[in-house]
Amino acid sequence: MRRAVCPGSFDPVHKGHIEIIARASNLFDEVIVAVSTNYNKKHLFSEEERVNILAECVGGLRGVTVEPMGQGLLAEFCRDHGAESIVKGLRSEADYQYEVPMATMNRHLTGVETVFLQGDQTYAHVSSSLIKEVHKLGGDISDFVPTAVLKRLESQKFGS
Ligand code: COD
Repeated sequence: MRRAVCPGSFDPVHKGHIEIIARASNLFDEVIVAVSTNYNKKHLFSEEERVNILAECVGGLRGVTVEPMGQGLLAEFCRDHGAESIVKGLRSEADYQYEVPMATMNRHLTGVETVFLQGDQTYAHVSSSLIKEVHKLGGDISDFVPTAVLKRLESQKFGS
């Protein structure tokens, strides 16, 4: 049984994330999507909302479950959940430079390995922060987020 964790803050989840989670589910028997929360940061969506949105978007994929991770160490979350690997998506050289020290630290902490998947070029320019900014300023982000996110963003805009 090979189990991996796909971690992120997913605030909000976008199609670049979903593509990586779907590919991870083809490589591993079980994939836990771990929703991280930084309590010093103001997230657009609560942890519960992010977990629910992700469950709606990827819960139907074979072997994929979604769990809140809170603010603890990712390496410890993996150890506690019996996951031997972390799967991360890479968009660019900058992502690689940012991710490698974390991968090395996580391996040092508990021995968990990080597997990098090259993200689909269609979403190479997409990030949660850009999605939020473009949407807030009235731009169309419908090509990059699932309907579940679009609906919630629209209802936030109209305060319902
Ligand atoms: N295409 C492909 N992959 C993408 C794309 C895209 N367009 N956008 C994002 N991704 C990948 C990112 O590379 C990342 O791997 C993942 O998707 C999640 O992205 P985000 O933006 O939702 O998540 P982050 O960067 O906010 O999450 C960071 C973590 C939660 C993974 C990190 O902060 C963490 O490990 N926190 C736990 C605390 C900890 O253990 N700290 C010590 C680390 S050594």
